[in-house]
Amino acid sequence: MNLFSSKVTFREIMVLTLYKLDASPPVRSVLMVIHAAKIPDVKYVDVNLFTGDHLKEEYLKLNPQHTIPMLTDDDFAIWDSHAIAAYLLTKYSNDKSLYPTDAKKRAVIDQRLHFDSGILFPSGRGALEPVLFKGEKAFRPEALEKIKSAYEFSEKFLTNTWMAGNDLTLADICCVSSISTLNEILPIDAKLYPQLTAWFERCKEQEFYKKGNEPGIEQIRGVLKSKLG
Ligand SMILES: N[C@@H](CCC(=O)N[C@@H](CS)C(=O)NCC(=O)O)C(=O)O
Repeated sequence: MNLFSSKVTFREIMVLTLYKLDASPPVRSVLMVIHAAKIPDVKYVDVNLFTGDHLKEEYLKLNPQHTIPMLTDDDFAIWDSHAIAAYLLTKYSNDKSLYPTDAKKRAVIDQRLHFDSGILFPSGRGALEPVLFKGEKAFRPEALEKIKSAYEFSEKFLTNTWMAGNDLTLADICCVSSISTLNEILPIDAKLYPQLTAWFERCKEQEFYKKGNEPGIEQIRGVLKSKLG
């Protein structure tokens, strides 16, 4: 099987394999989790969305929703970055600080993860798709309004140092992959969103951000420069 550029076949793939494209925000969440929790021995398979790797039969058999990221753990397949991140932290990390088991702490983190799924990521996807796939040369005004609204909510949530309280958690990782992407579309205004700006700077200082998020953000920046002219 020769679907993907790395030429790894499904038979050869053992244990943890992440199907990914670095520019994708949810993929970057998982990459950051892998770095932050030091999950060892993950294999990577690049999935080219532009040439339709994700719509090929063998991928659809594992993930009928045809999204990246997808993780396989031997014959177990799971997709959606939040589900993958929770699975990795639960099964492969002894450090429970990123996703604590305390019911209230976890509930607040889960709320932020759903906020990412329902508000942050879709506002980026809505803005990017017409530019990346339909040849539009500017972001649509209504898409930018959704991003402003996403920033406003985020600003209100940041009453403490981190997204879900005083400790850095999975909530920060999943939200920063989307927010760093939104920032490439509509730069965060530090005067309007001081808490969000300070939080974003704190995230950027983290080693996992530098390793897991920055390369993909640079790719997005390059693609947007070429598409927007
Ligand atoms: N909520 C999902 C979003 C996944 C998603 O939409 N990924 C995009 C790339 S950024 C994708 O796979 N698009 C291809 C498709 O939907 O067919 C997650 O967190 O994993």
